Amino acid sequence: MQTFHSHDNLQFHRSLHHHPPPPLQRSVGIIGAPFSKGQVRDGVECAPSKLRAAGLLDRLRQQGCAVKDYGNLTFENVALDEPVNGSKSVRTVGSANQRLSEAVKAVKRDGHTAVILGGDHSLAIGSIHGHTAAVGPVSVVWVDAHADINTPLTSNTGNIHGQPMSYLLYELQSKLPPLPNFSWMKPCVSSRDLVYIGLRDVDPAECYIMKLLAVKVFSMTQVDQLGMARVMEETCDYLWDRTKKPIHLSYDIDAIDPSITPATGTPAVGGLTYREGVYITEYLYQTGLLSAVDMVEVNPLRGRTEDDVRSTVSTAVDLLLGCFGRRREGNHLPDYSLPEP
Ligand SMILES: [Mn+2]
Repeated sequence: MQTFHSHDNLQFHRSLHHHPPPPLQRSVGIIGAPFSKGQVRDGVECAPSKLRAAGLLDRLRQQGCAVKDYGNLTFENVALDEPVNGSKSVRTVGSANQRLSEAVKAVKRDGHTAVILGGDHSLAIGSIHGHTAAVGPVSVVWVDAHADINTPLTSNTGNIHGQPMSYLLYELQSKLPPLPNFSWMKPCVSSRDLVYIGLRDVDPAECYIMKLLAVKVFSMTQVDQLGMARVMEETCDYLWDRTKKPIHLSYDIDAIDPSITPATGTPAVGGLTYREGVYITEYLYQTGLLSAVDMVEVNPLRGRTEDDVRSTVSTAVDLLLGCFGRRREGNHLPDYSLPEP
């Protein structure tokens, strides 16, 4: 008769995972940021409540996380917010991001991994700013179909959700005009500490900027060439060349192929598969360094059907669960014990 000792179970686990388990990022602080003025389409401000309604918090708790919900931020609409150098809603975006920066700083000082539920991608300005204000320099992993690195002077649309990276990088400060309601904001990311994954819709000026600054890019071409496992290995090798810093993951849902996540403002064909998208989160979780996560550009009003919205929201939830230890091989709580007959 074969007996089954918990010791056997342990051996089995050791053979599966060559490394000891990493420190767990199991304390999650959630900030809802229902903000949409970094672009022009209504609906993206509904995403935080949709993500909560899809069970995000309960499911994080079920997989062993301590979750604190800081609720939704409220943002003021600045009156008479006329375009500046062609950029729209600059004052509104500036004051919203100042508020978000303070909120993220507070969540980090409380000791949580911060989760920012957008909202559009202009929120990365305040999110990354507040993150670095609390913990010092960070590595940024930007998963997106777009580079979002236009300056206000190169942008074709004037939508600030296509510009946040240019505000954040030290190296581009001389290229930015002064902007109202942005005086609180100081650049806080070195181009050496930025990696893009999933790019496939990049403006000429953005392409030029990334070459000028020698930014590390894994476009969809490199994802096709290397496979996502190698992309993630090379991402971390690159970021850890000097020191291991806390990681800020800024995840735009439009990085995933629109066949899976159609409910978003600027879909681009030829994106990441669900599996590639989830793999990024699983990989970053097991580094033990994930310190803040943005989930942005889910727009429930952009789906043509209920299924479009459901698929987009549930994928966003799965990506966030992956950031906090969900494994496709299954999970159990550390104190689980088999019922005795
Ligand atoms: Mn984006």
